[in-house]
Parts: sequence; C-alpha cells; structure tokens
Amino acid sequence: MFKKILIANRGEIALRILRCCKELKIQTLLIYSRADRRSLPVMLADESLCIGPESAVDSYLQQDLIIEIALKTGCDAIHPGYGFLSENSEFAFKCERAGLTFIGPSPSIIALMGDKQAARELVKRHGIPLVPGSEGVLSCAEEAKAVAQKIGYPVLIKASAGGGGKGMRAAYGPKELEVAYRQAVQEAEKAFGCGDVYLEKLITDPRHIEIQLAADKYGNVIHLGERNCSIQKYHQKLLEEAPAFGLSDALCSEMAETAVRAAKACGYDSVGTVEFLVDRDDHFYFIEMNTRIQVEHPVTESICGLDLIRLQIRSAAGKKLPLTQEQVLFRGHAIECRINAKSPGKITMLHFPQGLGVRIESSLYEGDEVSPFYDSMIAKIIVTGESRRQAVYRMRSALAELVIEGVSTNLSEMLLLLYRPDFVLGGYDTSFWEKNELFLKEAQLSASKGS
Ligand code: MV4
Repeated sequence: MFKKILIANRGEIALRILRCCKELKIQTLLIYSRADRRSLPVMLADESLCIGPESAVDSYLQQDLIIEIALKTGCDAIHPGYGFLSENSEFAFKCERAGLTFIGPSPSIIALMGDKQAARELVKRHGIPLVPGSEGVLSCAEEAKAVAQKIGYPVLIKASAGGGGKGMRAAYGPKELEVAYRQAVQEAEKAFGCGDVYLEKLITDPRHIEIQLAADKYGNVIHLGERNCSIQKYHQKLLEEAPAFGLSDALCSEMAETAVRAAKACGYDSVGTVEFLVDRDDHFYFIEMNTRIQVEHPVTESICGLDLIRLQIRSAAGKKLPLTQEQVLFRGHAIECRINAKSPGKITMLHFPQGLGVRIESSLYEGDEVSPFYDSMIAKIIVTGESRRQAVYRMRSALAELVIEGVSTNLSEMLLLLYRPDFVLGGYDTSFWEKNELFLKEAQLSASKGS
C-alpha cells in the first residue's frame, strides 16, 4: 500500500480523499492555491503546500511542479480527484515516468477513453450498442450530410476530445448541419486543440443513466449498479439518484452487464463509469466512459455500502478487488443534491442538516470564503432511505434545515424541485430542467422578494 499520497485537488473531494487516507493509514500531502490557503482540507492534511496563485492554470494544473513536489516530499502516489488533472492522460503518463502512481486507470486507458470516437469504435467491436452514427471521425461537411441522410435527422455533432456535453451541436436538416459541422470543428479546435468531430442520431429527451464500475489490475470487473443523472441544467448535474426509478430490473441488469463488458474490452483497472442514454422505447446506447471518480459517487456508496475512494486507491496499489459481483448487495434508495454558490463571498452563517440517512460532503465552514476561481459547487447533500419515497422526504427535510448565509445559492430551486410532480413520480428524463425551469425561476423570484 502507498505510504504517502499527494492530493492534487481542493474542496469537498480533497476532504473526502483525506478522510479515506486516514482510514487506510496513508500519509497525506495537499497542494493548494493561494485562494484556498484557509480551506478545511489544508488544515486537515498531514502536510500542505501552497503551489501558486488563485488561477487553476497556475496552481492545480501545474503538472510538472506537482510531480516535482511529490518526488521531493517522498509521496508514492498522486490522487487527482475529479476535474483538473483527473482525466489528463499526459499527466498520468508523466506520473508513471517519474515512478509515481497516478490513482486512476492506466494512462493508456485514460487516453483511449478520452478520445470519445476511439472509445465508440472499440466498444462497438465488442458488440456494445451505440447510438447510430458516423464510423470514425468526419472528414468534411459532405460526409456529415451523407451519414445524416442515411440515419435520418435530427443529428448531433460531438467533439472527439469533448465529453460531458462540451462542443455538441444539433442539426435538424442538411442546411443546418453544414453550419453546425463548421461551428463544431472550430469550437473543438479552440477548446481542445483537436477539431475531430463525429455524428450521432439525436435521441430526443433521453434518460441519462450511468453504471458505476470497480476493477483491479487482474482483470476483475464488477458493477455497483446504476445512477439516474437526468436532472441537469446546461450539462451541469443538479441531482442524482440510485437506483434509477422507473427502469425495469431487467433493463438495468442488461446495462450493468454491458458496462462490465465495455470495461473488460479496454482492460479497465480502476473505478470508473459508463454513461448510457435510454430512449423512450427503453433502448439503451453507450455514449462515453469516465475514467475518474465522479462527483455523484456517494449515492452508489450509500446503496451498496462500499467506499469507492478506498477501492480506487487499493486498486491503484495493485490490490485485488475485495469482493465478487455476487457479494455486492444493494439496499435502499439514495439521492444527492448539489448545492452551488451563485456568488462568491464569506460564509457568515452555516448549518448543515444531520440525522438518520443524511450525509454531507462539503469542506465549507462558518467564516470560510467561497472564491470565484473554481467550480461553484460548495456542498453535496446525500440522503438514504429504505424506499425512494422515504429518500425524497428525507431530502426535503434536509434541505429545509440547511442554512448557508453570506453567499446566494441554488438551495431554494433545489427544494422546489423536490416537489415537482415529474420528479416525485420518478420517471423524468433529461428535459426535466427545461420543462420545469420557468416554474422554478418564478418561485425563486418570489422567494427573493420575500413573499
Ligand atoms: C446525446 C443526447 C442525445 N442524443 N447524444 C450530454 C452530455 C454528454 N455526456 C452527452 N449528452 C447528450 N448526448 C445523443 N446522440 C443528449 C445529451 C444530453 C444530455 C445527456 C445527459 C444528461 C443531460 C443532457 C442534456 C442535454 C443533452
């Protein structure tokens, strides 16, 4: 096992990793930016080092500096958390060359899965269902039109180096497609330095279901069930739940088994997630694989009783998976709400909900500063109940109890969301936000007027 891990992240995930290392009796070194010098993870790590100014490019993304520090301070591994360097294969390769373990899958797997089109081609060869679309990268607008003609409109152009909705463009006819193609290529070049794009049939109002996987370096792969992540606002997830309500057990098992096959196809050797879209006829399609620990991992932990960060660290250290698929048992229902700050500022008052089935993942404390430099998520509220209904009730109570003063947040919208009929019924899809936005906005407005 590792002796000392360098944590190359901040906020709640840095804290989550720190706590796990403590349990595993692994020393921790946290690197941080100037903006985070008074943060909770900095205070709780065994050692902390300020590595640069506020901007992430000058701090959390300083690959060579981070590796140099890890070597100088006797670390044997680096945990990247999510975001920042977590899916950067170049960084993972650099760690490997420096003799450090990157806590995640092998660098070549990160590279392969980071190329979304290459990933599609690989899993297709293994018989995994894909959204109908182009084979390989598109070479010109004419080819895009030919493919679209064949599969039928509407279609969606996606960047090979994208993922998570970045650089996607829909087209409902050939004229629009020509424009969309050029814009997508340009955008992808600018954002990722690679203009490769591919095309898929646009699935209207899909459900976004992902399968959590855990694997080791000996070819063992297990799944830890699915999560429904369909409640998103402009590709930002707001609420996730497990299991996925309104999908049959048969469908979920088939998706889980398919995800395991996809992982085996690429020799996957860490925790990871396979994303699927599910259409109105309950057909499912692979869209991409995430090779990092995800923000929403606690909902899975809550229903299967496993520590995903622990599994990830152990696997990176070359330990075998500690359990078989048959030993994975699910119980209850879990929901996570993401609390985002809508403005930076100092936290003047803070009260987190507590009680049976309530878990908080946050590094926030009273007097803490929310800085404008990073992601706006400041807390995750995770509840678990015996049934979905109980989990929904628990989340309502938890959010009603939550007090965050000093910065404005999305708390009131989240609370209202939990009373929307289509959420309560549970069969919602990715159009949930658009369909409910007006209502949520109006209610927000009247709340801010104090009525
Ligand atoms: C799609 C799609 C419809 N058809 N692909 C957005 C995130 C990225 N991982 C994939 N995304 C989508 N891909 C096809 N062929 C619709 C989305 C999508 C979406 C997916 C999941 C959750 C919310 C979403 C909101 C809008 C679009």
